[in-house]
Amino acid sequence: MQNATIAALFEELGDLLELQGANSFRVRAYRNAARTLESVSQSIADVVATPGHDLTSLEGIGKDLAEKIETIVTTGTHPALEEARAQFPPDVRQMLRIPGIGPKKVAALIKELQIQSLADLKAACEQDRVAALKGFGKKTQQIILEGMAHREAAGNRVLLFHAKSAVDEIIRDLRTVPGVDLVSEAGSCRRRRETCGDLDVLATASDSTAVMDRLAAHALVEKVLARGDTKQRVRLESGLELDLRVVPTESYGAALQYFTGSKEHNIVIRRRAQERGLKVNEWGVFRGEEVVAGLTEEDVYASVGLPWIPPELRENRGEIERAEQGTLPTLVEAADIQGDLHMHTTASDGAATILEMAEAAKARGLKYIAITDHSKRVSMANGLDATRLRKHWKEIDKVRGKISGIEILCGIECDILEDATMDLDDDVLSEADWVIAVLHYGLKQPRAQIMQRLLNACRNPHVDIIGHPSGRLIDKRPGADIVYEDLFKAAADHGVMMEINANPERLDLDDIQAAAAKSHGIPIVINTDSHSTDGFNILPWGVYQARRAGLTKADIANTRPFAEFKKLIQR
Ligand code: DGT
Ligand code: CA
Ligand code: CA
Repeated sequence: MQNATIAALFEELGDLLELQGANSFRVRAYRNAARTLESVSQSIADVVATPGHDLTSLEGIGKDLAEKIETIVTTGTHPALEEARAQFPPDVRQMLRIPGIGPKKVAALIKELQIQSLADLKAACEQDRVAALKGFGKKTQQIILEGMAHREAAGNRVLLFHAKSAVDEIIRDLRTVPGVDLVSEAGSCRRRRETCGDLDVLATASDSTAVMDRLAAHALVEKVLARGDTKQRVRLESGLELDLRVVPTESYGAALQYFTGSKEHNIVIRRRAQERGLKVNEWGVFRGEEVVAGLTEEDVYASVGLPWIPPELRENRGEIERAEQGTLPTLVEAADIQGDLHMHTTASDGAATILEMAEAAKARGLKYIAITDHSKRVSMANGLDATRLRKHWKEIDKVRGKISGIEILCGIECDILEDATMDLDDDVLSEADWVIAVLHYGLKQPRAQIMQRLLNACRNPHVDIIGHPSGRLIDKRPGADIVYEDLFKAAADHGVMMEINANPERLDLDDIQAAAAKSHGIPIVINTDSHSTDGFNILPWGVYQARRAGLTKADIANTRPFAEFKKLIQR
């Protein structure tokens, strides 16, 4: 079990207790515990598996919490959590997932308006009954309606980050079932789509009974929805559904190819097979009765005259033509990344000092970083004005003397204000090694004003890169209205780079935009935007998005050694 999964259970427990109206200290204790678990870099499950371990030796973990963690790691849940879940039907718990309102407000809705489902809530909003409620008002009612509409439009899709942690955990368990040979993720999760509609898992075994029994008994599984000889569908506690397919080992490659999709990609593969007098399905590739391929994906692709295609590209967006021509890109990998050029420290809203961030980055093998705290407009995050920023850079310079083996750039994440000027003056920006320009406020401005802001930033001679360009939060907040062609033209003209922000909720640029940026010759930087020393953990999510965009090591500026990267930014 991953730390993030344990943390999510504590977060859920905190929410449910608050919904019950429990003592706020208890609620806060569980939320703090969740935060602690997220920031512990050791695997808690590994600690628990070590004989003679003591969880209380970890910072911020006391006796009560240690007991709860043990129980969760060993049983997948905790009686306190089960009890809290039992008090609220799934329809009620759904309301906790609406962006913009928390458990306190949900509790008030239940108590005052007897609301029991999303449908009830929508009706109450439309009748203005929510606005009339004490502590709500028209604005909150509007936020609720928009939040529900946004969720509805997103369907029940979940972030790749959550999908993948659940699927990894289940796969690890299924691999230990006797008689099971191979287990793999498939579907959109294997293609690293930014959200997943459901989870797909493939296992090989001569008999499916044991593996299906194990899945049904898994701690993350709430209910078996359907079960056949080769197929089982279950619902997880989180509401997410999972399809398990069991095939014989000799069909593994064919089934993996088939269930990885995408549907659009597979349609073309099937057509190519037909053209060659072959039939392809999840059991293999056949010429009449004869088996042509099945054990490996490579064989399946070879049978239709193609090299193996990385799952991230399988969307029928030109990958099959490129495979045919032998021009498939060699996709960038996490291990290629040498620098991280976006992170925060205690100077603004980060949790660690400059030195702590530098040491953590170095421990992960990074060769260079940029410290980029917020500028003053972001007062909520204690953003820096020119005076504080210059002092901060002096501090960074001192830290350079205390650590070797890693280069540190004096940077800033500077807001592009609503009026299209920069939050800090040119004289201070000109002293920076590295300037990230970003939109934080006024994301809903009309297209013309948004473009004015971005184009001005590109024209500013001190701006090196546009950070999280759209400002979207996946399925929570739409991004700014951007004409990407115009943005990329300006960026290319002025030598400005583009960021892929690796935060699993942002992934901004997205895959299609990043591919377009590349076609304009714009160097792309994958950044973690870390706010703590563990923030570096999210790098893979940025790399997945870059891979989906078909980007190679050469396309990503921060795969270069520092000396080369420096040349690139000294334009
Ligand atoms: P999702 O779940 O909406 O995020 O997207 P996928 O791609 O995971 O879609 P899903 O779970 O419906 O199916 C997984 C893969 O299985 C899909 O990418 C292709 C394959 N597949 C599913 N149903 C069919 C089908 O009716 N025909 C074909 N050719 N392939 C299918
Ligand atoms: Ca799926
Ligand atoms: Ca599925």
